[in-house]
Parts: sequence; structure tokens; C-alpha cells
Amino acid sequence: MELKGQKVLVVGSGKSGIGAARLLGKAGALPILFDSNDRLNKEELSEKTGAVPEIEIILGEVPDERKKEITLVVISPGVPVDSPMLEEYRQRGIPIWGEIELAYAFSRGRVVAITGTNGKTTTTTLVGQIMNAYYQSVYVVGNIGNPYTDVALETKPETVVVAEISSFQLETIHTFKPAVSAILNITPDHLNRHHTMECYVETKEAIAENQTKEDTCVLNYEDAYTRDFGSRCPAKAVFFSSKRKLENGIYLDGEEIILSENGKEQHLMNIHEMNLVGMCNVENVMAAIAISRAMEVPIDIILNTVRQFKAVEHRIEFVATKNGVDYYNDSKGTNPDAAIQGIRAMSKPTILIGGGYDKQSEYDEWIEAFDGKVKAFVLIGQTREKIAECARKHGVTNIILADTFEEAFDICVKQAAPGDAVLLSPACASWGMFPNYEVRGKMFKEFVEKIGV
Ligand code: UMA
Repeated sequence: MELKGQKVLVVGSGKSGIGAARLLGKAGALPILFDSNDRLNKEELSEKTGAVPEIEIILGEVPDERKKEITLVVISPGVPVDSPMLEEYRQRGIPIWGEIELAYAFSRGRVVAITGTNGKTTTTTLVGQIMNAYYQSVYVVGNIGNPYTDVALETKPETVVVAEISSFQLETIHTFKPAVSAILNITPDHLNRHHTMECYVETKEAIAENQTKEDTCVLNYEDAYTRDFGSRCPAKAVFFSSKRKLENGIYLDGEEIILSENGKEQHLMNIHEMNLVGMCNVENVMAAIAISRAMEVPIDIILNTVRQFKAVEHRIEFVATKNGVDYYNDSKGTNPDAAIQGIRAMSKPTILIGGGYDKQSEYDEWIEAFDGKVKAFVLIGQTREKIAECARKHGVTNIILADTFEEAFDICVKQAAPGDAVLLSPACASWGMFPNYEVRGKMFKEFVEKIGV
């Protein structure tokens, strides 16, 4: 689609919208940066769009007479595809692209795209480091926090783009075709947005929809959804498994990671050579190895990078030991399944902070995974009553509700004795109390720093 001179409506003025509007402006289109929040400051937004003069800003509502000019709509991931404002454009046959699709249309080189309910950020970061160790031109983009549109125009034919892709972003791709894709796992999340599990799974599988057998899709053999997708996947499926031997793929045998290609086995590493805790991270590492093999990176470069790799911030991140108590920040545990990995990684009696924004999740499996380890359960946010009720049903007794995050943290400090752990792993998004999980995690770390000062 030729975009020069076209009026393009960019919906959402967060990171993605700014990136999309800037790219469109530089490419000769006439972008209108629109945000439904009319309390935003136009001048501040104008500053963010930088030295791209063609960008017009509209807040609140697009006037009817302006709607007719629009020939393409580009939406940010946070904008639901069934939002009523999009329906009008859809009915007029105006294409609706996501920010990822727009970036891809201008991008050169190969793309590695990683999705999954959990582990995306760790795996994307690790794959980015492995690619950087071998290739000259590498960009790490997407849901990880760096909009793809920010770098698309800088890419060259030899570039490798490593993209963390959320289900929100996959709803609006059309031609996006990674050379290597990965679906790490699929467990219930964002059901308020995707409505049913079937829709959520379908959206995740879209990551491979334009791939062919020349391309690779890395899948988790131990996840029923992704295993099942292996036989339907349009790309060549490569599996990893933490539980069984595979003829072809990467698997865990005791504590050893093994690469098996056509039945020929190669021992790669012992899991204690990694600086990461938890089985979820062993799976992330196996996925990263499989992805990097498919990208033709030599195995010694892959393994050296894995050995040097440290935990991603906010993902079962060890913060400090204060007065004999270990503090862990798992603010990225934004859904029950991620939080299950968080509590499983704990080996000491744990004071756990949970709760936050309501994504209509069920908490039973998370609470069952406590396994007698949770000494006190401190709950915050919109979901605190719902989680407390569920926890009582499962026999958890020491449940404390807090009104603020600070109060929750103080309760943890009082409840903890030397030899215990305090874990922030809320199983809920931070929205409603914080702008995002990073701010929540950083605040937790600041509180830990201040203990005993
Ligand atoms: N807005 C509208 N109309 C709407 C909805 C929103 O105008 O109907 C406006 C809001 O007023 C706001 C703007 O859109 O000003 C926000 O857009 P956004 O929510 O898409 O936020 P961005 O800053 O563009 O960040 C997005 C991702 N956010 C979401 O998916 C909610 C970021 O993922 C991502 O890092 C960033 O693009 C760069 O690619 C965050 C996230 O929480 C980390 N992701 C979810 C997750 O990981 O679980 C999917």
C-alpha cells in the first residue's frame, strides 16, 4: 500500500502511537495522532513526536468531516479491535493495521517473533543478546517496551529484528512473516479483551499464519495448546520439552539440556550453569537455544551467551537480603500462570503480595501451587476480595488485606522472620494502582532498599 500523501489515523498516543506517527511522517504520509483521552497535553505530545512536522494531533473525538479523509487506521496494542470507534472505518472498508504491521511493512531483513503467555520478555532479551553476539545489525523491539516502528526505517537486508509480540499486537497483523517464530506457552490471560480462551489461542497462533515450511516455529511440547498446534502449523515446527526426550528438538534430561537432531544427541549444558532460577527459565533458555539454532548461530556462541545471561528485571528478580529475609520482585507475574512460576521458584517460607487489576482470571491453580509455602498472603487492589475468598476455600489462613502498596509492604516486613522470603508476584496486572508493572516493581525495590536505613 502506497502511503505517501495518505491521511492515516494513528489511534493511541502512547509509545506505539508516537512511533507509528513518526514513521508515517518520515515516510511521507500525513498522520493524525489521535487519543480518546482529551485530558492529554497536546504540547507534550508534540514534543514527543519530535522533528516530524507533518503530524497533526486530535484528542477526544475525531470530527465527522475529518473521518472521510482517512484511508488507513493504525492502532496501538491497547486499543481493542472491537472498539466502537473502529467499526465505522471497518464498515467503510478502511484497512486497520496494528503498529507491528506498519513497522513490518517498512522493515528489511529477518524477524524473530516471540509470543506466549509467560516468559516472552526473558526469552526475547536472551535471544537479542545471542543475536547481538553473532550478527552486526540487531534490534530488540515490541511488547518489551521498544516500539518496532521506532527502528523499522533503520533496518537493512542483513538486519535481525527480535520482537516480543503480545496477543494484543497479533490481532492486527496481516502480512507480518517472521523467519522464526515461537509460542512459549498458552494459559488463560487477557480474557477480558479476547473474551474466550479459543479466541486467545487463535490470536497467539496467528504469529505463524504467514510463515511457510521454509520458516521455523518453536513450540513447547509440554503445553497442550502449542503441542497440538505443531501438526497444524504452517512453518516447520521445532519443539522443546522440560519433561521428555525428543527425537528432534531441545529437551531436559535430569539437569542436562540436550539437543537432538534426527535422533543424534548433543549434550549442551547443565542447568546450574545458568544464572536463572525456576523451571520456567529452563524452558525459556531451551526455547532461546532452539530459536538461535534456527537463525544459524553457532552453538558455542549460543551457550556462552546463555551462561552470562542474568535474570530480567521484575521476573523472579532477587533484590536483596535484609535482616535475614530474601526479597524477590516478580512484578511481571501479571497473571496466575506467571505467578505460579514465581511461587514455585521459592524454597523458603514466603510472605506473598498478590492482587491488582481484574482481568477476570481464576486463581485456584495459583493458590494450589502455594504448596504450604505461603506463611502470609497480603492482598491489594481490585481483585483482593476475590482472591481472598478463593484462598480461604483452599485452606489458606493468614490472609491480610491492605489498602495501599506501601501498607502491604510494611505488613510483609512485620510478618517476615530471618530465613523467610518476601515475594511480590501479584498474578494480576498493575493497572488501577500503577501505570504499569515496571513502576510497581521499581517501587517494591525502593521499599526494600529503604529497610533498615
Ligand atoms: N487509547 C485510545 N483509545 C482506546 C484505548 C487506548 O486512545 O480505545 C489510548 C490511551 O488513552 C493511551 C494510549 O492509547 O494514551 C495507550 O496505548 P497503549 O495502551 O497501546 O500503550 P503503549 O504505550 O503504546 O504501549 C504498548 C503496549 N501496551 C499494551 O499492550 C497495553 C506495551 O506493552 C508495549 O511495551 C508498547 O506498546 C511498545 O510496543 C505493555 C503491556 O502491558 C508492557 N503489554 C501487555 C502484557 O505484556 O501483558 C499486553
